[in-house]
Amino acid sequence: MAMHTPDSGSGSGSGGSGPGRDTLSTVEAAMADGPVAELLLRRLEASDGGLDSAELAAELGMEHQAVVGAVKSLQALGEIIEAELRSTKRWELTAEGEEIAREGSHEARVFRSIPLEGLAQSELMRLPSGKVGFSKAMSNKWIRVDKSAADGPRVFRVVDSMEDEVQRRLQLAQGGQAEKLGEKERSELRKRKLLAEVTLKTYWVSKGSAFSTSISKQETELSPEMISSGSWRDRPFKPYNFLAHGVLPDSGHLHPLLKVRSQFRQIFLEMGFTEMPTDNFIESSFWNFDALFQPQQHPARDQHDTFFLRDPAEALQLPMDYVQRVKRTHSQGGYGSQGYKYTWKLDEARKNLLRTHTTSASARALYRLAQKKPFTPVKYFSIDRVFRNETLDATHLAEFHQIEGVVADHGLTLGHLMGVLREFFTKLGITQLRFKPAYNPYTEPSMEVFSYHQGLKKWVEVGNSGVFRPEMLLPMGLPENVSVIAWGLSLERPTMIKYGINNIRDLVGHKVNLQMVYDSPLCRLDAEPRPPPTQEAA
Ligand code: FB9
Repeated sequence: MAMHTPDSGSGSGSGGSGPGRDTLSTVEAAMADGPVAELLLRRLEASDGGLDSAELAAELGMEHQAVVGAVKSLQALGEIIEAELRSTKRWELTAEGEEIAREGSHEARVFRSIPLEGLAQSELMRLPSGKVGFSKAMSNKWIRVDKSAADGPRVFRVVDSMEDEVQRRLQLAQGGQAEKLGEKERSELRKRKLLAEVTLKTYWVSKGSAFSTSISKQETELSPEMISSGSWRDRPFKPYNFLAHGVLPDSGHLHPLLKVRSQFRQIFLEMGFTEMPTDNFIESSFWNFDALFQPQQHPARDQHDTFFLRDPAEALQLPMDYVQRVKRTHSQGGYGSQGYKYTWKLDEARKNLLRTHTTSASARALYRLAQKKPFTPVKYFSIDRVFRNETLDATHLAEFHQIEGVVADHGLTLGHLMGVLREFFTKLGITQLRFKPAYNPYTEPSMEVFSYHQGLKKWVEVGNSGVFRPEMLLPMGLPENVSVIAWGLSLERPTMIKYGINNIRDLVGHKVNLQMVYDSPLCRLDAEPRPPPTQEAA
């Protein structure tokens, strides 16, 4: 049985990867692989229990790839063969190893090139194996150097003959008997980059449930003519593989934030809320602050918290009659309020900014509502981006999505707010709520909302809320006995908790690993939170 080293390139023509192979149908492919496939089937027939594709290739003196091709096309034909991928480690000669196995080791060549009368070292070094071979031959004590020789250092043989062990060992390995070499020899050859341990993916091929030595195409379709001709009776059919995974449709992937946003939308719609238009990231200070009765010297209104615009720097259109009422309310009060007693400036209100909350959209919506007489109760919600010039940390970016709910009706109280908050958070799967008095310039009373989080075993702030101040609502023209309750939270926080993401930069922004988006399952808000992704999953 002639051992054949795969990379000497003298493989038989058959089984080579001919042109246009991939257009052949599986059977023709197998037929094209016929010789190899048939050979393999016959060898399998003769084998007890199975055969290794690499060994078969060696036996048949052909490329391993040719046998792999035949295995694959036979596999495509159905259960003719079982083929289990194995990775076997084996020793292979490197290109230099090949050359030495053929031509002998560098040190042997050096030895052979030194005549009895010796050879000038300078000349020896010019030989192809000179440099490498000289030091090895020296360390093998095959040669010596006479530094004092007349015309410069001269090299002489020390021994009459030598055994080119390196070549012998490489030839042994080349013959597939590397295991006969001792670990020390092997690692020495590996260190000299003459031998390398390669992992060869081979197939352990065994008979399939429909094994036969003849390649017969297993039908995969039951066609009308088979039925009408009855030929289905003697045709082999490929068994259905009900365990086969479907091919994942190559579809777009919703970012987790958008998946959670749609669930919040669903909750609001189920509660009878209508979405407010929020298609303007740029807002005037008037609607973002003044209309909410937030005084012009309020700290949130300076560069440190808010992104003001250089161009367009000012809002041109403002409903001036309403603006006058807001001005008076801020500066002198009214509607039973003493106001803030400061000089309210229109220029300050005209300053454009990136909205810091979607409550500006609520102000616009409530103002539009106030213009419609008679007043009709409404329930509004918004979910959109807001921008804050805040210190960036693991949970804060300069922008996030605010979720806001607003209910306007006659005689609404803090009790109604607590009630609607309970209904809202219950739909989020959050039942244990606590309310903590808080302060917002535009709501009085105000409450922060906390929920006990099973997974995190602590009370988590899940939002803020309050009853809009009359100083905000009455200048709009809303009736006296109409009160408006509202609450807000972020979209990012619940999404991070649901998807077990601790750093907001893993969820939003240019550092997001898209695979996370692709792999992110649909997290039902009201379902138990997912365990944080373990390292390898992330
Ligand atoms: O979202 C927040 N927390 C939260 C919400 C849901 C949640 O769900 C889990 C699945 C179970 C988990 C956490 N917060 C609001 C609370 C904190 O994260 C807070 O530190 C950060 N807040 C943001 C503002 O940061 C400066 C979250 C954001 C926020 C805060 C207040 C409002 C909106 C968003 C508001 C309001 C408001 C008040 C009165 C009237 C109208 C609107």
